[in-house]
Amino acid sequence: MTHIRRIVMAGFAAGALLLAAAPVGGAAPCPEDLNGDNEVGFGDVLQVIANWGPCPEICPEDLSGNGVVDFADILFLISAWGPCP
Ligand SMILES: [Ca+2]
Ligand SMILES: [Ca+2]
Repeated sequence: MTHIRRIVMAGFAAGALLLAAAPVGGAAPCPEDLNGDNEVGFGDVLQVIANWGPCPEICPEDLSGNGVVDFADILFLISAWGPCP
């Protein structure tokens, strides 16, 4: 009985993780828009600077995906500067 309960709980946990990982409204069109104002701008740069350094588990500011919020992520912002597509 405990074994079955563990399997059910593991299933719920996996489902919750999948839901958490799924971007809202399908594919994220503008991952560089960190503050959600539908454009890549100075506010997003401030958010990167505010989270500068090694990433905790969840780190949307790490746009380059190297586990650290650093100058490379600023370059990602600059390359996507302006209104989101
Ligand atoms: Ca923004
Ligand atoms: Ca990075």
